[in-house]
Amino acid sequence: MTDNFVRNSHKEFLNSLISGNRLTSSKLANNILNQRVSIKELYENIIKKALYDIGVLWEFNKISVATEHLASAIVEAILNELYLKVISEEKINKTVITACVENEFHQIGIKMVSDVFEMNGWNVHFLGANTPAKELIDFIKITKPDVLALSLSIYFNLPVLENMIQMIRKEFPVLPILVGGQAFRHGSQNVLLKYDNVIYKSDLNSTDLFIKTLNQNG
Ligand code: B12
Repeated sequence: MTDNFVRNSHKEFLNSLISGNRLTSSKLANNILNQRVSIKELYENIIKKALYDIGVLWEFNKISVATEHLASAIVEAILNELYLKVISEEKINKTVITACVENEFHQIGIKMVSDVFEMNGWNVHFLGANTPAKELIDFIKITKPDVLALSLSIYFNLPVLENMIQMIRKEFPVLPILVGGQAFRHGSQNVLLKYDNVIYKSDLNSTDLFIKTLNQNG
């Protein structure tokens, strides 16, 4: 699809989120998909961009907290609505647990990441926001995932993530831990280098490539 179409769709989608219109936003998302835009592209170049714009408008007091809350609630509803388009018919025998670290309430990014795993045939356990480390460890013991994916948006929660990684490593020394989120936007992913098998990915395209490599390597 042309860049122009995607740019215009992003503006339209942003406006419908700001006006708090769930029905228009949902119809727009479905119309965009009908124009042969992939779900990954809809997520990355239209919905994510619109939410980043909402964040800037909110930061500069151009929109209220209520408008921002409504926008993110509409987006969550749309992601749930698209679920049937996301699930892959061909399941592979791999499982991922996806979650936000403790004190982290931004769960839309990790929900999108969960959907990319789904589209690649994985079984996904999406735990969502604010997942306590101990609960997560107990759940890993039960479900024995192939990958754990953790999201962190708030930079000052970085020590919480590190603490979680250290607790998980004690119990699961080799479990691959995929990490991402806006806390790393300005280069702070270097703190992850000291941990073995902790992999940082910044967006859905690089995450998709990572998953496809895992799928190929069996
Ligand atoms: C909606 C929103 C909220 C909602 C979240 C609701 C929800 N259901 O998720 C609520 C109201 C809870 C919220 C609260 C707060 N928020 Co807020 N929020 C936002 C907003 C507007 C959108 C977030 C979003 O969904 N973005 C879209 C998603 C798709 O993008 P993403 O998370 O970056 O995810 C992508 C990648 O990062 C990556 N990714 C993400 N996770 C993972 C994980 C893995 C494993 C991988 C591989 C990849 C990956 O893939 C995604 C697709 O590319 C942003 C603005 C912004 N720039 O995003 C602010 C923003 C994130 N919030 C911010 C702040 C400051 C707060 C509060 C502290 C405000 C306050 N004073 O209370 C609280 C903190 C709450 C907490 N403890 O978590 C700041 C964060 C600054 C920072 N980085 O430290 C931002 C950037 C706003 C701003 N401009 O200042 N917020």
